Amino acid sequence: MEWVQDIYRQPLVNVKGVPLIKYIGEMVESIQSFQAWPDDVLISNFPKSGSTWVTEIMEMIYQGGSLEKCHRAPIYERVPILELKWPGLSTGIQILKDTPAPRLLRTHLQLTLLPQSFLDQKVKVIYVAHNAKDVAVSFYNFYKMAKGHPEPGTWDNFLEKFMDGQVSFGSWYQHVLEWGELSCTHPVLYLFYEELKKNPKREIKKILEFLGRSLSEETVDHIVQHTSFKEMKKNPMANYTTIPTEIMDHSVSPFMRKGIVGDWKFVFTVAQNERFDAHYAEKMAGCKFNFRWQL
Ligand code: PPS
Repeated sequence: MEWVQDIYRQPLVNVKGVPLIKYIGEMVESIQSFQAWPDDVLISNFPKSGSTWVTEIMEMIYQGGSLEKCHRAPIYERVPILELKWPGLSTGIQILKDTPAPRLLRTHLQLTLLPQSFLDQKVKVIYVAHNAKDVAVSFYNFYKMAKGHPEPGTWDNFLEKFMDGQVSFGSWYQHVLEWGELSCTHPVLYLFYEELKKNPKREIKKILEFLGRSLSEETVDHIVQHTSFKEMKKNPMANYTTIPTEIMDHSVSPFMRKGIVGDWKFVFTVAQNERFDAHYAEKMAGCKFNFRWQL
């Protein structure tokens, strides 16, 4: 496979100030003319915030709780990521061409890079957020296994890059702050990984209300059960094991890694935590969200 060298540990490219994997950077310009439809629903998140989980929940809702329908294809084909481009796989845009309405889409893009038509069409957005410390740890492990990222280096180096917004898709802080303001002018439901862990049923009901849909209690319970970490970890249509090993090597670190809140406590040193907290307080002053660091 010739393309392996082309993606392997390449440096990120800068697109309008946002560091991106080269292939994704190339896509960003061509998706700017993408036409969103008013009945689209967009799931947005900074990487490693739990969007695969929310996507599977959304799919189950759209498919009326049918496991069979949710097993028809891998998750990245059922719900395409707008900016996704990997050699050897269909791009998000190619998949969307054959996707009938009502469509579910995903993005990790900073708000500044989102195609304008999503805003013009007032497309409903479900924004998934997750505390920055756990995201940094999850992202570090993801960098190790997803070889299209640059070498992650040491954890200490990676954490510095994360705090500096020099990781793939840019700054967690900018992402959360800017998408966090979008609800002033746009229909947005904010979901938090920590709340989903605490009470998935309550959060699924919030989604249903936001979508203006209803399902029986029994179906909601079924969705909670099917989308648990344990179930999704063993589900090849949701756990990314269908991606070629050259792109994601689950033997290094599985995509479905731990699925817990507070993993950062096992990784951050006391000094890293103090530095992170001081930096966080500065960056996030005035942010309307209060993240839980543990349950
Ligand atoms: S990505 O690559 O940006 O699309 O990743 P994303 O899906 O947003 O986030 C990956 C983390 O979410 C965890 N995950 C889950 N946690 C709990 N329950 C369920 N069902 C679930 N599905 C995925 C996944 O394990 C990643 O977190 P870590 O901390 O690495 O385990």
